[in-house]
This record gives sequence, structure tokens and C-alpha cells, in this order.
Amino acid sequence: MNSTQSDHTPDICNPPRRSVLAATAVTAGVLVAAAGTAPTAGAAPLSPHRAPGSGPDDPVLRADRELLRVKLTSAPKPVPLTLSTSSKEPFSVDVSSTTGRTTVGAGPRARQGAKVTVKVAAGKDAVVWVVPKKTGDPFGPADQLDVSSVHDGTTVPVWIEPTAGEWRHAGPDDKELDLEIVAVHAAQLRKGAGQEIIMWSSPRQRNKDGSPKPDPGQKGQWLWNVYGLDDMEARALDVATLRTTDRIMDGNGGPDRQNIFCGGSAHLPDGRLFVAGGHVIPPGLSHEGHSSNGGHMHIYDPTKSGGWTLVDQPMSQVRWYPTVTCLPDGRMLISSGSRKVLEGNGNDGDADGFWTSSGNSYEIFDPATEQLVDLGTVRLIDTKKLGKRESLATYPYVYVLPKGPDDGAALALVESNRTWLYDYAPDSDTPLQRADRVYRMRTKGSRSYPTYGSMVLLPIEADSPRARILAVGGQHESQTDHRTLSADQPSTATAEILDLDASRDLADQRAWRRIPGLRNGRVLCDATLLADGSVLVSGGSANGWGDMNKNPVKQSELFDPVTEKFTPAASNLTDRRYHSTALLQPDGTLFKAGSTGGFGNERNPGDKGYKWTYTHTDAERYYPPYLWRGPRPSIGELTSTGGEVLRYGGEFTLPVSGASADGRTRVAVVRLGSTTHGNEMDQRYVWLDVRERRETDTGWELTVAVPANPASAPPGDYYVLAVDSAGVPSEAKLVRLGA
Ligand SMILES: [Cu+2]
Repeated sequence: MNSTQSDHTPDICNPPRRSVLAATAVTAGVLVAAAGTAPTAGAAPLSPHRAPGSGPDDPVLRADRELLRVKLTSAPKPVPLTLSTSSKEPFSVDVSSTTGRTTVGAGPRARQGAKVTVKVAAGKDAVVWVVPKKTGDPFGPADQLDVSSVHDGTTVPVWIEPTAGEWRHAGPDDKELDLEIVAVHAAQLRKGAGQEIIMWSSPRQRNKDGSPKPDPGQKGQWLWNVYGLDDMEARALDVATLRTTDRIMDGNGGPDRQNIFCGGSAHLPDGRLFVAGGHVIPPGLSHEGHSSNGGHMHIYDPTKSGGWTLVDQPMSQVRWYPTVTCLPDGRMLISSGSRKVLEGNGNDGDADGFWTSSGNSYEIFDPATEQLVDLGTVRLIDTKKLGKRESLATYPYVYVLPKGPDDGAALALVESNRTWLYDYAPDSDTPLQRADRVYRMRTKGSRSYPTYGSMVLLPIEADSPRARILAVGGQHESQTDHRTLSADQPSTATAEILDLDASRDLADQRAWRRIPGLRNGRVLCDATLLADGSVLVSGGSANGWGDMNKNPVKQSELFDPVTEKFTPAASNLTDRRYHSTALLQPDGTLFKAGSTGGFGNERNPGDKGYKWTYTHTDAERYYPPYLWRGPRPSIGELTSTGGEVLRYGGEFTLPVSGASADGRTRVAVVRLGSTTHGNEMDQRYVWLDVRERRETDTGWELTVAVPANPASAPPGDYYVLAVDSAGVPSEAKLVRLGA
């Protein structure tokens, strides 16, 4: 956001003209070829502009590629840059780094410096060795090599990719960004031509002037009113200007304040955000007249002055920690959620407590009528298939899957360490028709709230019934009872994948399988799809659960959906544990904010008060390795058969340009995110079918199919982006999918 492609990217399509040296009486020339990466198609001259007066026999400056891509690992490797000449005479060429971010030498082990001179002989290649030393800023080449001889000269941009990526402050020019709210919940929204992130949390106690009351016992922290049911905090961040504004419910033309903290949220087909449930009354605290707080539904509209509206109907039960999912027909599924609060003492083993209060039911909100569909009581899971002390967990991870290009949808619901599968029958009294089988993970700990790790539906191909669900982190497998909760209990580093083929019998799917795990065991983390379809696992703690956690894990980890392996990524600037959030941004960075640390944690052992420590109101941003990999492709104005909205079964054309935009460029849509508690309820990455590719003067024009089956990409707002053959994603544009 602080830098853009146009600011930093050299125009590779129009490389620097040959130097004036070429215009002198040239008897010899030089061929420049940068090696070290896959060759681009055809041995294109680096500088196609022949000097005036040069004859057909004059040597031409050429290269078989236009830039050098190198990776910066802990032990940087020299990469070769090959220089050749068609001249009959040998002559010397100077190669120097303009930024000092690489060093150059005459051999892989030769002394490396800022400049090297090599002799280029007729018919023989000369090789200069380049060692990456330092990365520069993302979005641009880190270095430029000046290649010059008495005859001629040229430049070779060098892109140096840090394989771990980087975390930076999220403010302008990488400065700190204070959101003035702890972003426990965060959702990306279209707002007119721009975008905003709406964030909300429990309220802090306020001074008379409205400023939050500092906690006298803890520097930089505040006094909270965590369980206050008639107050809230909400702020919106403008994605372009990085300015925040207050968006609380204020009762003026909208609802009175309600604590929707720990509700569930997902986008409606028209781009507004739907929020179900929220905080309920903890045992021992009385809030007269507010007992149904967690039974409410709200809609947030970023373009409306008050922002929030209250749906004029309560849910069938109070739901604290429910999950909301947009269905293929645009209706909103609300699943699970608890009727009671878990006390903040970390030891609520009471049979009447949290676990048994989980609501084994779902309901469906229809945005067309802004009412709930009358379903009676419909059950989510088959409790007969559970052990004695087990029950449905809250904040389940719910994914919609296409059964194929024709109509038909299935749903997968993962909670604790189990998966339940459903056929979606929209017209039935029981729209979720559960398969008679539960798929248990190989590892036994719970991966759901309050010992949640994170889960993600890996990128799917449009209209394909094949899908994979990745589960990372959560409770350690040595913890066999989900109700055992202590700040000391270890978390797991294991990861598992469930392979699904929704076109097959849902009771006859493959089981969960273990894959090589994370480097760090963690709970309370986020697994988020990045712009190239890879996944970043960030934040969390090594021990504990919910509010009671310790030993934050700052190192993030990248997951490659092709190899199914994790690699270490950069570390967060600060601890991001319970109640932190992560959202993919249109520029390909990841926005991470929030964290309430915990109650009675390592700073105040034994503290049973409703007091959070280690809360953070700032935000940071992850720059994935692809932002250093090479010039980004860019996408132009999209033309669709259906006008503004991309209609299911239709197609659109998308102009794509850029150095590596070629016949292998892919196009994807990524649903705008809405996240809390490690559960990005909208998260979805769909590769689209490119039906036709035409080369144009400026690049390529692609004809892209909109999925035929809305279950591939339920209606709503998406990013559309192109990923070039080097794996570099373009900046995203907004599109809306609909029927
Ligand atoms: Cu919470």
C-alpha cells in the first residue's frame, strides 16, 4: 500500500536504450545473458534498439532473459550472469552493482566486490558471479547491475527474494499504525470504489472525555469491560488512506450498543457483513434485560452513516462463538454457538458448563426477506457417534463445496478433531443432510475454540468436486479430554489434510492424513490464503488456551499447497495471540492486528479478573516472498458478459500485461475475508478456467469462465487477480459474483 508497482518497477518492456557508446565506431560488441532462472521465450535482445548507422554485421547487445531472479537464503549462493560477444575481438566488460545489495566476482569463489571486470572472448561465454546480500523494499528490484564496455553498456535488474518474506508496521512508510481498537474481529469490505476493514471488540472502560481508561497496574494497557453486554467498540480502517473512524452502534437511527464480541460473521451476497450472536452473560454476573444479547443478528453496511442495523428477529437460541457461512444460494448458515459463557478461571469442568451448552443446531438467514427460515430444530451433528464427554464444539470451520459443474453442493464442517459432511438440499426442511459417518483426525486434541489452531480450504479449481482442508495447530495430542484447560498445556505442531471428492458418496471419502507438521506447536493462530494460493500460518502461543495462554510464537510459517510442506517465514514484530486477526489485502500483503494476550497470564499469575494483558491496538503487515520475485503482472479493466456482476456460467475477458505474463498466466478469485479466533469464515481461493488466450500489443487478453456452480464461489465480493508463470500475483481488483 505504501508502494505500488508503478513507483518501483522498471519498465521491462522498454529496456534502457543502448548507450551512446554504441553510436561510436563500433568494431566489437557484447552479448549480455543473465542466467540463473528459466529462460524467457525466445532469445530477445535486452536492447532491441540498433544504433543508428549500425550495419547488419555489427554486434548487438542481447540477453536471453531480461532480469535476474535470486533467492536470499541463510547461506546465499552465487548465481551466474553469462556475458557473450559476437565480436571477433576480445574486450573487457565491467559489471558493477548500483546499490551494493549484491556483490559480483569473476568466479563462484572469487573475491566478491562492488565491481568486477571480465574479458569476453570471441565465441566464448564469460561468466560473472553474483551473490545476493540484502533485500531491498518489496515491489521493486533490489539491485541493478551496470554492464559496460568501451563499446556499449546496459543494465540488468536483480530481484532478490527473501524466502521468509518480511513483517513491517502497517502504517504509511512502514511506520506504526495505531488502529485505536484491538481488532478481535476484522472483515474486509467493499466501500464504493474503495475498501475498508471493519473491526470490533469488547469495550474498554471510558473516561468522561471518551478516552479509554488506562490500567494503573499495567503500562500501556486498559481497563476492560469484557462482559459488558450493552457496549462495544468498532472502528473502520480505510484501506487506501490507512485512517480509522469510529463505527460503534450508537442508537441514532440504528441499534443500541450490543456486545457482538465473539459472534460469527460472513459477507452477504450484496457485500454487506452479516453478524450472528455475540457475548452472553457469564455465570454470577447479572445484566437485567440483556439476557438475549447473544441471540441477535446484525448487518453492517460500510456506506451507511450509522453502519449497523439490528435484524428484527432473534435467533432460536443465544449463540456465542457461532460460525456463519454464505451458502451457494446466498442464504447465510449459522452453526453451533454456546448458550453459556466459560468462566475466566480456566477450569470449567462443570458438566453444565461450556461444552454441554454448545447448541447442536443450525439456522438459516435469508437476506432476501431479512428473516430466518423456519426450520424448527435441526441438528448439526450426531451425538450418538460421540464419546461420553464429547459434544459439538463452537466456532466450527465450515466450507461449501461444489459437487461438479452442474448444480449441487456439499458442506464440510470441522470441529474439535472431527469432520461431518452434508449434502445441501435448499428446499428441504432439513437443508443440511448429514452423511452417516464422522471423519476423525489422526491426532486427538481439539483444534476448535478454545484450544483452536486454524483451518483453511486450500485453493480449489472452479467447479471441481475435489477439495482439501488443511488443519494446523490446536491442542496437543497428549490432551485427550477437550475439557481439560490449563495455561500450561502444550499445543500441537501437527498438520493434517482431509481430501474430499464431493461428487462421490459423502460417507465414502478418504480419511484425514497427516502431513509434515509445523516447526512450532501453536494454538490461537491464523492460517490465511495469500494471493498466490499459498498459506501463511501466523501468531499464536505455544501453551494454553483462549485467555489463558503463554509463550507466544512469533515465527510464521509458509505452506505450499503443491508440495504440502511448511517452510519457516519471518517473525511477527510483536506477539499476536488470542483474539488476533489476519486478512489478505488487495496489494498481496497480509494485514495482521489484534491480540488480547490473556487473563491471569504469566504477568499476573492467578489473576482471575476480567483483565487482559498484552493487548495490541497496532497492526502489522506481512510482505510475502512473491513481492520481491519480479515485476508484477497487471490486470486491466475486465469486461463481462453480465455487466457489473459476474454471472455464474458466464465469462469475462481480462487484459494481463507484465514481463512474465505469458501463455501460462492463471486467474483466480479470492473471497473478501471475515475473521476472528483463527476462523476466517469467508476464506476461499478459486482458480478459474482460462478458455482462451490472445496475444495483444500490450500483453495478453484472457477469456475466463465464471464458475457454473455457485458452490464453487458463493455470491458476494471477491478479489480477482492474475498469477504469472513466475508465481507473481497481480494486484487484485474487486468483482462481485452473483446469479
Ligand atoms: Cu474470544
